[in-house]
Amino acid sequence: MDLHDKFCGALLGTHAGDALGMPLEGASAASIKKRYGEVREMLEARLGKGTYTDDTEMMIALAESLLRCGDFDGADLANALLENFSLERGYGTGSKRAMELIRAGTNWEEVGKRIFKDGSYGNGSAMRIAPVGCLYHHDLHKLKKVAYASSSVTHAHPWGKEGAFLQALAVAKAVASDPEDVLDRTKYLQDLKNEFSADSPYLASLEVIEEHIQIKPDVEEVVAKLGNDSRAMNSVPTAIYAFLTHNHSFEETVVYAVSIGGDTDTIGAMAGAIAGGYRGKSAIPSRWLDVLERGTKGANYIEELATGLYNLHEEIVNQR
Ligand code: AR6
Ligand code: MG
Repeated sequence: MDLHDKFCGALLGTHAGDALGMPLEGASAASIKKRYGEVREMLEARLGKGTYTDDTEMMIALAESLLRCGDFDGADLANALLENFSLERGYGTGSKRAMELIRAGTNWEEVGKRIFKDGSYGNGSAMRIAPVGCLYHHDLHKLKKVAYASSSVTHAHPWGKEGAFLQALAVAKAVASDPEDVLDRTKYLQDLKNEFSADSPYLASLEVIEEHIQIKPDVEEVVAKLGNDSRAMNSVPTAIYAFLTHNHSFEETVVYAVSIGGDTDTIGAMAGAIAGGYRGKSAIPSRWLDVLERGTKGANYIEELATGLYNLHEEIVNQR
């Protein structure tokens, strides 16, 4: 397996899914279908074709911080999120509040707790988690710790943290699986289910995925059963479902993910992270890669971050 290609796939997959979904954000599945039939090409978007939103911007911050510190460091991550923050990328209410608190000098361990009641359970900490899923795919104990801690900086609600962990785990399992083999979807799902307790909304959704994995229901039913909004519980399982029902192809996973409507950029970004971690950068259509944003922190930079994470991963594994 080409692990370097997989790390690049997970990070650029986030960018590609985010960019494909961005112009459709907030539209229902029915209205997307009516207007476009299906969305298979990058469309003109708010910030231009192939541009990314807060999802990828926060992922860049997380990767930068992991690389700078060689590990999770809450204070550094808080600074990195603020340094990268640009309002026009389209941040959620909770994340915007987090940036204000960080800017005001609030201790990083306090920030997440002061947002909504008991913290946010928005999908913001799950959509940026691909670097954690890659870096710690060989060590799920560490992965869990870092997923929770990295979430808590902005999304401290237990469901926010669990959502980030589930998405990190989904990416990690994809990175660890050989795309040349047939993916054992039953085992993949069971491995995810094993990490959640009976009272977790994520366990219930993973069971719904299990029931619907063979019979592909129509998109409306997926929305009704798994959700498509910006709460982590209503979007992380949806992205996993998109991957598991289309794991033969990166393109099909992401095209399907954005067709579900609602929080399309984020469901696209998360499905893209998993499918990219599974099949690698080489499976991302070149006509998509060609139009991805190429600024100072564009697709080339994201690929450099993925290479940095790959090198750091090799260092960590060799030290053990
Ligand atoms: N109580 C009630 N509602 C909540 C709670 C809570 N504790 N936590 C979250 N919500 P937010 P994000 C609801 O604002 O996760 C961007 O477009 C509430 O309705 O923390 O940073 C991104 O690209 C809240 O507005 O945002 C993502 O797609 C919503 O969940 C999306 O926004 C999202 O939580 C979410 O980003
Ligand atoms: Mg977004």
